Amino acid sequence: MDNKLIADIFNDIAAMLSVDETPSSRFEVRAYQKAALTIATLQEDIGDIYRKEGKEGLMKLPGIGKGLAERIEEYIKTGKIRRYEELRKRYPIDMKALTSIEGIGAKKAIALYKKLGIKDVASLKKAAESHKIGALSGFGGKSEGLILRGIQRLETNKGRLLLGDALPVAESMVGKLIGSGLVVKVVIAGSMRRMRETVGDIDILALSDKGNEVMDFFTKLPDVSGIVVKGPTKTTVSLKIGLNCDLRVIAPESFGAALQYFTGSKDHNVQVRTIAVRMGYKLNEYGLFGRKGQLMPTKEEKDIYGRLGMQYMPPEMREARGEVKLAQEHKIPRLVELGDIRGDMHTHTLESDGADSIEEMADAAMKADLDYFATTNHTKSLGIANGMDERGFAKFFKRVDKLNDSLDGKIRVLKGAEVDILKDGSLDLDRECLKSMDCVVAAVHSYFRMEESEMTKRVCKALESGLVHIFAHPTGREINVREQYPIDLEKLFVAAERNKVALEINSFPIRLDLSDTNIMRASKYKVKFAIDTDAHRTSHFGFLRYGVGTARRGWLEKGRVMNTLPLSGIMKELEK
Ligand code: DGT
Ligand code: CA
Ligand code: CA
Repeated sequence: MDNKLIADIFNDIAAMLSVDETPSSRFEVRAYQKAALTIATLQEDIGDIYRKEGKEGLMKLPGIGKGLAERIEEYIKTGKIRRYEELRKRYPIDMKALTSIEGIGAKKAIALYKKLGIKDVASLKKAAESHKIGALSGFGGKSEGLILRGIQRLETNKGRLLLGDALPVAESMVGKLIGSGLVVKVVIAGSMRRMRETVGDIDILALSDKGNEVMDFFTKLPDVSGIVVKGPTKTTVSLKIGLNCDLRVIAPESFGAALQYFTGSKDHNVQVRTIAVRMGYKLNEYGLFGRKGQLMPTKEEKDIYGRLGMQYMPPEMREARGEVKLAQEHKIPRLVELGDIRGDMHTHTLESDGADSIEEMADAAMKADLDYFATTNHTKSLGIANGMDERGFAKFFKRVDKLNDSLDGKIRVLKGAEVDILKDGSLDLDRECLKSMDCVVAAVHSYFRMEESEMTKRVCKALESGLVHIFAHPTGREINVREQYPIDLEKLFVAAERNKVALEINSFPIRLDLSDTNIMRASKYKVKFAIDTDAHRTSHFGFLRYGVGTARRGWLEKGRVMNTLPLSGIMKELEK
């Protein structure tokens, strides 16, 4: 699946074109950026679309016209895009790595190249350490520290990819393996099965008696860029998205043990094995062995736990955070599931910074099997996101009323906003306007670098307004990009509990905010949670599973999640 690669190239092109901005290049920049977003969030493999429907199929995608369709075709056919190669000759820099550092956009990256010859992260680090950057115009005095911290974060996360970028690729490969007819069963294991927010590699297990043929097929998959090691039971390849993928072919009698072992985590496995040893058994990836060394039948993963006197537990819990003890006491909670989610409390439309209309969003939400969703556009102070004012919302809500009438109860659109929490903690819309809404989501989008005490006061003041239902992406972090803003989480949780404000678990793959560990901390308080997509286009409803996965990693039960309520229940909950 080349979606991410093509999207990255389009973003790079946009970045390089944006440097010498002219009216016509500005148009082109926007076009490339829009197309990149479309492609990055596409659920199907763009190569498959092209192979099935040609250029015309590509042109059916939003934001992709003839010219861009030709660029995509060129990439699929030749692996290159000439326009990109030309621009890269002019700016031979590692744009993707450089712009992934907080505080460095395309323009700054190119300015650094022109002024200091910086091409990559290593030369950037040197320049920042020897204080060559602070002196440049356009770079503030604090920027060197910020850059160095950004580089450090990049180094610690080196090679780890967002779950949301890697999972679709893994699923596409699994689909192809199943389609090959060479395997009885294929499953994803490792951190990906545990729904960790980032993954270091992809681990796939297959049940088959045709090891060699499976591996031949596997190494020729279109996502593969190279072979690291190849054998009939274990093969490692490198993938074009910049990760490795291990495929292991397992014999039927070992499948349960192998799945348990390769799902991990390592620390969880160590604890489980200790229990096995205490019972006089031996446990490894080949099986569970009794006192006399005999293989005990454990075809299914749950047989392993069962024979060790433990309750089965979901993979998301296996992080050695106390789940082993719970399983021994048979007290594993029933975690919230994707199918429990009835609605989405946080979405956008064309009117602010979304890509699709409210009618299209309603249609997609219906297809995603939701009973309701709140449309929550940005508010006026957020200029870059086309924030709306009171009059704008009033006008838009008339359209929502009409839409609800025409939907005839098939799905209900709740009227809301993602209201900005201003610097002083006040809300960005007047009281009357907020009171008229079904669902008010509040969030911080500016002044991230406040003192912790100030930020905490700011947010708590907003929660105490009595107007807010949900606090969105509560820490503001973006994985591998931006640290959370300083805030006293315990004080925040207390304020949320006291004011009956739900905490969001934002499903956007780069956010997953609250994180699993913060969910665990928050659930000690009597707070509710809302698992939202923050969808900016119809395909983003598909992100819900990442939010649910994160909630499960935080051991959350259905009863704690407000949007598991049916429509009547959520309306009552919002009235409180
Ligand atoms: P990752 O790839 O860094 O995102 O994290 P994992 O958990 O997928 O780690 P990985 O791919 O190195 O190994 C997959 C699983 O295999 C891991 O979760 C547990 C198991 N495993 C790997 N090495 C060991 C080991 O030395 N001891 C034990 N008990 N299990 C291991
Ligand atoms: Ca792994
Ligand atoms: Ca691995």
